[in-house]
Amino acid sequence: MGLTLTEKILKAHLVEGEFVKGQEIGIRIDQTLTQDATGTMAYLEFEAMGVPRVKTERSVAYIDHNTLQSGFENADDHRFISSVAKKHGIYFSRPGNGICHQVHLERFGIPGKTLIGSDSHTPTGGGIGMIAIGAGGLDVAVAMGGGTYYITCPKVVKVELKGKLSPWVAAKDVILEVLRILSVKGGVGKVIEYCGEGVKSLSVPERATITNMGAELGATTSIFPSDEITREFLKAQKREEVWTELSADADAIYDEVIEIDLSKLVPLAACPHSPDNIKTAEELSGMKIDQVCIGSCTNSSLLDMLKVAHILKGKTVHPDVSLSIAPGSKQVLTMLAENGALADLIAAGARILESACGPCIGMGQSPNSKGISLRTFNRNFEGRSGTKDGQIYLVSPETAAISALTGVFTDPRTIGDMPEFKLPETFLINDNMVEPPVDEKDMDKVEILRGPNIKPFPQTSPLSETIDVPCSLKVGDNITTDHIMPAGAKILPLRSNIPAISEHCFTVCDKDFPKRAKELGQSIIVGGSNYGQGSSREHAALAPLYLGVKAVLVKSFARIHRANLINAGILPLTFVNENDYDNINEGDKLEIKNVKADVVAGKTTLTVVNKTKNIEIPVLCELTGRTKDIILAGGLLDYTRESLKN
Ligand code: MIC
Ligand code: SF4
Repeated sequence: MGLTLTEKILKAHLVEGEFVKGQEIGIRIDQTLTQDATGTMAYLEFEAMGVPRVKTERSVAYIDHNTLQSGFENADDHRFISSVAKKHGIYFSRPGNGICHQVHLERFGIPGKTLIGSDSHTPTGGGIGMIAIGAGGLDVAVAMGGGTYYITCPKVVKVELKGKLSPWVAAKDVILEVLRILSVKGGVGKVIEYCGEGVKSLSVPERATITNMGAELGATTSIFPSDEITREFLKAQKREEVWTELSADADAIYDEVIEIDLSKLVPLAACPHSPDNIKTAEELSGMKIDQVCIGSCTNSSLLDMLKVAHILKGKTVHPDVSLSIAPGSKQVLTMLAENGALADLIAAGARILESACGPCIGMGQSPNSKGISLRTFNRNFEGRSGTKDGQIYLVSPETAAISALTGVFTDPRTIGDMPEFKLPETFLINDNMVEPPVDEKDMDKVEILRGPNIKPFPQTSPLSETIDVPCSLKVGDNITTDHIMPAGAKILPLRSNIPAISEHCFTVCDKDFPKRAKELGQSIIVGGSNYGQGSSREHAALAPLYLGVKAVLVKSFARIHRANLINAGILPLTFVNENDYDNINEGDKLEIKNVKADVVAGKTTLTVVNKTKNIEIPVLCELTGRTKDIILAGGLLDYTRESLKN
């Protein structure tokens, strides 16, 4: 029986477990990446493990998120990360060098390798045939130390692409179509593998747009084959030697098959406030808009920017619209400068931002009140832009650029003839903003630079005999990590300071939550389905840990967040009967008797007694041998420390 590409790469990296779908497997990790918003915590954890040098083939620390330096905090964190990287064998991509996923694809990614990153959009690497997975910082720290990374052995979905995109229809429209079909929870437990004739018509940056935003499906990752087009891209990056041809066997068996005829696709948009709330550009056309933001790890490649420059050339941005553009990397920005396209962008009135995440994570450019903002990004969760009532639409660069000129939502097919946009035969290579680490023999000479904003990891404790605590918060379906632990320019600088950042935990849903949770001392959070979707930020688990949350009981979890809860020693529970969600209210007193003994005994169904309502609620506590031991120890750090002792 033939193998899928996913199975081929995962099997080649399998170090623990049996390759049975739905069961936990351990894989060897070849490469890691971190960014600055999750990186400080990840490197504090790495230091706590006491491993002197990273054991991966390549680990890179990027600075791209916290780039507004409106106080000392971000600059201090950057210096900390830079010094840790230098000492422990990690390459350091300096601020200004670009967005982690864009730069990693350009300069470091290798087909067939495994990559984990402390950022949920790490699957961008799937655009060149990597198994690239987003993870919590602690999992990345363990992988840097040579430890195994654990995932649920995924199902594999085949997306068979046919035909070729019509003029002005973009790769972004392909992933928006997949989101329309599968929804933001349709990818949980699955890898999305792209195959078929249509693959050949997509360049690497286009493939990377699709795998990047596959994160919004909740998927483990997404992957394209590594073919001639991949080889051309790597050759143009002067890295042809790392190329290998990779594809699924012709007779590979998939768990699900979706067919998409590229020639039938039309420009699409994800409407507020969810990436799967899809409408066609035609349906939305004519709607007045206030802002356009072009960039982010989804759509900031040279190809995207050249299309935008072509549309804007010789024109002026509509007087009622603010247009910002952040090219994805120093390579992209320099090439735009050299070929004159940057001048076209500036002349049209675009506000050029540095090569970083910027507005995508609320680092500036928040829209006006109730402002309608078209963005080429991947997430439009409520409040993420920094304006609570901002209305964010996710679109292709083509739709964004033409709408910036007209001042209303515009279908890009109205532009007229589309020229052929080609990638250059060689990209401009200059890695001078990537600092290599010092040699191992010199590592003791490197001083770690710690600013006053860096506070230690929160206190953990082993699982208690019984959990007897109230419900401090009840939330609904599709709660994102942006609800649990908001980001933005004001809160992101506190990422290294859990006590301070905890003051903002869940304040999007309930501004009194942090105070209430602290007063209660210990508590349980209750939620709906797909709880914790979105980012990989472990702060969405560490802040609740700091606020005394012992367990989270929901209808279902998003993958990375569930792993982060376990790593933080918080018990993840799901309702056996979803209707029991209605049997708990905020403030109810809940008890899970003998929880420790039951977890030790491997019981997977526990009973939560709602003492206020006098009801017994069966809940699932699905822990494997390893995750069980982590929960018992009080989290992954304690577990790792104990395992190192033995
Ligand atoms: C995001 O897009 O939400 C982020 C900011 O890149 C996060 C990481 C973080 O919260 O630091 C992600 O996607 O994992
Ligand atoms: Fe940065 Fe936005 Fe990409 Fe997250 S999604 S890595 S914030 S550009």
